[in-house]
Amino acid sequence: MKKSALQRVRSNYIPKLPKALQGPVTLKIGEPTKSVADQEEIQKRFPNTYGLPVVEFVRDENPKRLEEPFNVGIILSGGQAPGGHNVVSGIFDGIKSLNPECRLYGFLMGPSGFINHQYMELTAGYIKEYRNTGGFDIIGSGRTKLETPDQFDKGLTILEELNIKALVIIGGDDSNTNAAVLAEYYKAKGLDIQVIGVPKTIDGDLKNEWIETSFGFDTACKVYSEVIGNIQRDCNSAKKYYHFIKLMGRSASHIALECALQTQPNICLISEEVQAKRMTLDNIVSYICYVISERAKLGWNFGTVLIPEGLIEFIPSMKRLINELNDILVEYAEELEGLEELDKLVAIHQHLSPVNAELFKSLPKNIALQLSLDRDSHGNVQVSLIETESLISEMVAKRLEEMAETGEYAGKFATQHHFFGYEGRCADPSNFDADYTYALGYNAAMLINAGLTGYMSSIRNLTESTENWIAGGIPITMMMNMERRNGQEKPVIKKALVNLNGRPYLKFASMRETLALNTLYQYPGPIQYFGPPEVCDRPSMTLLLEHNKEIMPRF
Ligand code: FBP
Repeated sequence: MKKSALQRVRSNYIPKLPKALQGPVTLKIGEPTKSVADQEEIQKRFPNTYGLPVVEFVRDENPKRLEEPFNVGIILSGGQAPGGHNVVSGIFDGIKSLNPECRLYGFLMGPSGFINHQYMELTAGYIKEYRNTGGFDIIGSGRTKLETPDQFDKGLTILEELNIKALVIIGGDDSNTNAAVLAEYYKAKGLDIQVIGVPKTIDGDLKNEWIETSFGFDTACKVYSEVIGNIQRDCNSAKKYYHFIKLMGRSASHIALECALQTQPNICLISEEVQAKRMTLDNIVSYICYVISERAKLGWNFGTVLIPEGLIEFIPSMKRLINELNDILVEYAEELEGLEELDKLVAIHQHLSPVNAELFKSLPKNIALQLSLDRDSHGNVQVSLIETESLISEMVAKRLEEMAETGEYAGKFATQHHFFGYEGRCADPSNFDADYTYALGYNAAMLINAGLTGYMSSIRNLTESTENWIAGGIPITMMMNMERRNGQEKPVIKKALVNLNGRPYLKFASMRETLALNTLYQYPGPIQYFGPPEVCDRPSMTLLLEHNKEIMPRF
């Protein structure tokens, strides 16, 4: 593989490990745990893995012996996130530090490789090529949902064949939910096979007190913020466009919020706020039009609007419609199969309740179709395929025309649309993500060696220097509650949405009016891998604010 100059130099980067992991470790066992909600129901479904204690690693001052060698399998699951390759390197180095005879196997293209027995052994030479790089191409990723006993048994055959002691699933909330189900299944069968999860997702919504952030969020937001900054400079130079920028994040608005804190756009919508205030599409359009008309009075017919990808599902009336669509798409799957676009819309319309049918009919055809596309394997609407940025800008244009007729608005309105998502998911990890992911992987190896199952690798204290990060494990069942999925109540890891009482949101809300009616763009520039730590090693503003740290002085 030919490497760029940056790739060559960057491959020599040695990720920093927390002090606790820099040598033999021993386990500090905490209190038994409870799930975040629905305790009785979750306990009933996870009788063997519920209530486990939180654990922490501390340095073992009296290491005993070389551990018995063991084999580990890994699965990369779901959307790519910067740092995945370093999780793999961390696991590899971790198990080799315990015994050089340990082996690591990677299942190819996500959970399907596990089920269908497609795998490769990951050797030192092979892994070397991927250290500190973005992407999941080391073994590939996929979205097959691992959920049936049949799949678990098929996977078991290959685990036994390869003498694998533990499986590490590197994924988001849904994949880690599956990890917990699998851990429970093997434990219930009396098998000595462990399952460990690693918190991955650029969306930043797999977090709680113990999982301070999911990996990839930091890098992805830095990449998006760089390009938003560039667009803002262009916007402020030409002064002729409104840029509607949709930002990835399937559900929560963490990415949009972080990018808003970094770049100071004129508008950033926050889905969680839209939901809490029970805003309609019409309310959103009115707000944007108000800002545009006020800016026009100042002679500014340009600006930037950040839109979180998941917005549509947070508008209460749309959410009600989507929930009914989810059920209809399952219930009438056979009837809808193979229908032409228009026929499909008509058939769906007939099955909807009157109030949802009316809303469905009022949507532009492309949006109605996008809402009716097949769900992903976890039953989620594929929001990355819904052109919310166009929907909103079209509605804004229409409203501005009406306002112009009544004399409420006298400006020029020209738009550009962008969607930033895939651009950031495979970027070379920032120093933060490179260190964090390596530590998560190394730590997963220690959890395996400690004989634990049903745990998520947890590295905490992330706003302090890497040396002082805290390494340990958190029982996955602790993060669970019951939710309706694919028409059924299921135990799932509770998603962390933007907290409207949290410091990141409050900081943004305190600046919002000023940013709307001024032009105070920030230009963060590209991720820096080499140079002063305040430029290269800063974690996300979200993480800093959540930990009561100061972010750089703003305007
Ligand atoms: P994960 O939750 O698997 O990390 O994926 C997140 C994400 O990047 C979302 O932000 C986005 O909506 C989705 O993946 C896109 O999915 P796909 O890669 O299948 O197009």
